[in-house]
Amino acid sequence: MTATSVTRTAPAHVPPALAQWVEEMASLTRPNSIVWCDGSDEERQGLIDRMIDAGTLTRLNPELRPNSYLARSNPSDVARVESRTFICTDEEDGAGPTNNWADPASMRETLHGLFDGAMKGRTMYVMPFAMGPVGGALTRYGVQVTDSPYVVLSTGVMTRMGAAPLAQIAAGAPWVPAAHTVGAPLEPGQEDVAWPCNDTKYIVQFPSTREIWSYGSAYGGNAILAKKAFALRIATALGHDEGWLAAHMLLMRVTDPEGRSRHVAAGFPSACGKTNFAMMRPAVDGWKVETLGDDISWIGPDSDGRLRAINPEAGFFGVAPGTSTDTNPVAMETLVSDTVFTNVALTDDGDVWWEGMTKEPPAHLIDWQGNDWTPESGTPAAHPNARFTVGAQHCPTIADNWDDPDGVVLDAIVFGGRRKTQIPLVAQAYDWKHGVLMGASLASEQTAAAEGPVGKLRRDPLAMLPFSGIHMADHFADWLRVGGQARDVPAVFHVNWFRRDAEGNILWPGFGENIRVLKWALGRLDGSATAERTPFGWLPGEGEIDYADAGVSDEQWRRLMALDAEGLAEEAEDMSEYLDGFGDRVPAELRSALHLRQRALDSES
Ligand code: OXD
Ligand code: MN
Repeated sequence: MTATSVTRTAPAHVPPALAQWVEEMASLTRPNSIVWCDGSDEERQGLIDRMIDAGTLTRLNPELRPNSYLARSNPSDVARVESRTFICTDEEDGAGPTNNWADPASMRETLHGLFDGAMKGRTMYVMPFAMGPVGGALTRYGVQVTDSPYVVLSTGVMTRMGAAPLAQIAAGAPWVPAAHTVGAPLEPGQEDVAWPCNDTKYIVQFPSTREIWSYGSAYGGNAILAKKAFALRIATALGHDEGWLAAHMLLMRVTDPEGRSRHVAAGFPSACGKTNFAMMRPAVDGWKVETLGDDISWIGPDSDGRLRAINPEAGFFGVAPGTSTDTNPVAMETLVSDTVFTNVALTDDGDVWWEGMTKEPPAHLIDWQGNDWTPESGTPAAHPNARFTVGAQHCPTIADNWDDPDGVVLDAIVFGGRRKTQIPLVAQAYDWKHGVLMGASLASEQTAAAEGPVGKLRRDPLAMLPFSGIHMADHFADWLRVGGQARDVPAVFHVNWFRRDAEGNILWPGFGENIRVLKWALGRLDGSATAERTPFGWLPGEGEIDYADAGVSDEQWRRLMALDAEGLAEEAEDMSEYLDGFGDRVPAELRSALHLRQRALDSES
């Protein structure tokens, strides 16, 4: 079936419950037509042609950027809207203090009102999709309806979408219904705009019925419901019931010069360089990093009691500004073709540009809002949250096992935040419980304006602050339980690439040099690397990390690794108060790991 063939009747093998849900959505939203997506190339091409006609997409110069397109969003629809994101658990307490809760019954009423007739004049696309390799043990399925062809194109990149997941659903696999509309019905004769959306926005998860409803936005994080809404928020609820973890983590394979490969998942808050780390080009000869995923990992026990992980996604939806051949050469190579860019600038020869791509900006551009731009304009040419959407298969460092249906055995987990002070370059947790404490304590300093001994911290537990669909304390408990029941757990590390000296100079060069940290961490797995026990965790033994080769002086190294017991004790106290905010659902094991740290710090200060 192509994008131009329109049907109101579901394909023959659609199970009755799915056909009925689609019928219900259609009678509520009243689209002109319904298209069941099959995920084929013809379908994709049809959508692209339609969006070029509608002004939603501009074809980039095929000589410079083949098979690639630029979309410019409405200026009000450029990012995730956390204030409009709701977790509608049955009881308010189920969502916890980090989420916006709304009563499910009244939210349903609100959404039914908003969705009533919302697709008039438009096509409703039905997209069956898989999160994870089709047929895999950790894979789960969903079906999104949407009236946005841009969302169909993006979902086709970010998931396995179409006939293959539909066959799994037809064979009885459970599926999550996800309803999406841009909330811009067209009256007869009314002309459409290039990026329809609505000032009113709702991104709503119903964890107990595993449903997603999204209204008013076509921006990826709000509208590609397979990603944050399903693969993190609904998935935390699924994992809670089924004994696995949905994690905001990249997934990579690291191979040492002897040819031994290990798999590492790493969780950092948004905008801390996950994509750069996942696509790292190591600065040390003989080491290889290959990419399995850059944003989300699902982690669960296998029949041998080991923890395995998959990347449930099939593409990258990355931030463009700041990406360059210096910061992420692999991403730049990934983006040479077959990419949809959103809100980047357009060059005069029909290519793309964003801040940080080159040291010197071009003399003239069309900015992300479609206006003429020169370096004198004084405004960013690309929106700071401009994005690229590209299939994982285009990444030159994609690991050959990235879509193995069995996933990969996880050897190590790395947590990290953006911390100017206090937190050393790397530390290893004593055990799983301590590792969960490290993850639960993740925080980033918000801005350069943050001063004082600790700085102004935005706590982002497990890098999941806007992404947990269950009470955060229950999510902590899930981490403790899943690891506690495993036969072999991955070693857990905490890293901080962002520490600065008293003058504000960054102490660690980061990027490809981060392999030196991974080298030590992986050496810990077989006991070949030494460590020293401290109240913060195990720190690298003397001479274990060859920092001089990374251009770091002895004095800089000392500052990078320094532990200020008093400052860390204050931070532990702050963490203790933070946990108080979660009430008595906080697992006792997490409390006891924190007490252990507090006692060790007290005896040092
Ligand atoms: C993302 C995010 O877009 O974490 O991946 O915000
Ligand atoms: Mn993310």
